[in-house]
Amino acid sequence: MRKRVFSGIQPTGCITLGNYIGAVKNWIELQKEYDCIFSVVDMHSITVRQDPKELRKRCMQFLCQYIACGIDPENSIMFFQSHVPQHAELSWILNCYTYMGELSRMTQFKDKSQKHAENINAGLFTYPVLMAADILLYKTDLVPVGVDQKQHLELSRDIADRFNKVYGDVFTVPEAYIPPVGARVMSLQDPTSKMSKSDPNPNGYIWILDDPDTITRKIKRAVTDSDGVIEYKEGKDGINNLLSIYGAMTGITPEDAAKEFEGKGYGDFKAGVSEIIIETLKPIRDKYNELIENKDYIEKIYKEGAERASSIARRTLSKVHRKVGFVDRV
Ligand code: AQP
Repeated sequence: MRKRVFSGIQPTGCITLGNYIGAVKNWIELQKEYDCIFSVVDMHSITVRQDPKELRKRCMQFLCQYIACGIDPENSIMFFQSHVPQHAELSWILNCYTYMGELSRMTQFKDKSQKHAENINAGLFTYPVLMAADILLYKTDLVPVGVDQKQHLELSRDIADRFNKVYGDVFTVPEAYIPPVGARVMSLQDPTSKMSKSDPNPNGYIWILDDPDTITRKIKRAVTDSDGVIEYKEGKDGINNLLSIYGAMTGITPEDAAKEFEGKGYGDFKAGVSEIIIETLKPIRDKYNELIENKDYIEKIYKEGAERASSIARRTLSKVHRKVGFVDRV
């Protein structure tokens, strides 16, 4: 039996270069060796207020972006999280096996509470429990994520372990897959904070659907430093970020990327970085433009995806129900 991968992205904007390098690019590779399940995690996205019309549109766009990036709908399961009710059901049960203290330590909760001080809702607080349910429902072996999700994944492991200790071997304890280069792509405008799709400043991120002129302009404006030397070194956050992006896109280390540009000026370096991004993203944009017109095809994928995901999720959930003592449905 092949091992299983699960991962997802919240449709809170458009997929950024950070999401692509940290997560999606690795999904494509892992498809060759694993049974993969990729969700558009719409239930996570409403922990922050969303415009309903926009959210619906974005969910469809996300699915098209997954396929355009190279997720193979013939082999991998793709679905909208809200279409598989077992995620919410398991999440409730797991809430009863998660401690307030654990959730209070989550850095994403602290960051997002600061950013959305007017709406610190319970969903924002229990977000990692829903994430644990997403993963554990499918007996997931490996979860490809960026480094920002590492803490949540460790909590999923702790919850699985805790449950297994009480009830026997119910959940597979998942491992994180964090890419060696580009696990934390930084904002182009503030290279000390991570690139985020909901950043109010669009110059901070590159969307995978940005056109070549926009990409060139954003990279040209990327914050660097004034010493004019291209090297991968502590304190050179802006240059380090561009070297990591270049390295992740070409499959080399940031140090080797720096060697490629030795003796060059920042202008040439930025042109090289833009070029590789444009080259990588062009086929994705072309494919996306085709897919977004093909509503029937996309509907078929998410409908079948939810059915396939549900059939796995139902089995895990009914085992959990039996273990905790719920009466069998007749
Ligand atoms: N900057 C990043 N570098 C590398 N990986 C990243 N990921 C996110 N940002 C970076 C990875 O992308 C996947 C999907 O993330 P998510 O949508 O579930 O939530 P997030 O981590 O909160 O991503 P964003 O883009 O920052 O969204 P918003 O702005 O809505 O909060 C995850 O695997 C994540 O690690």
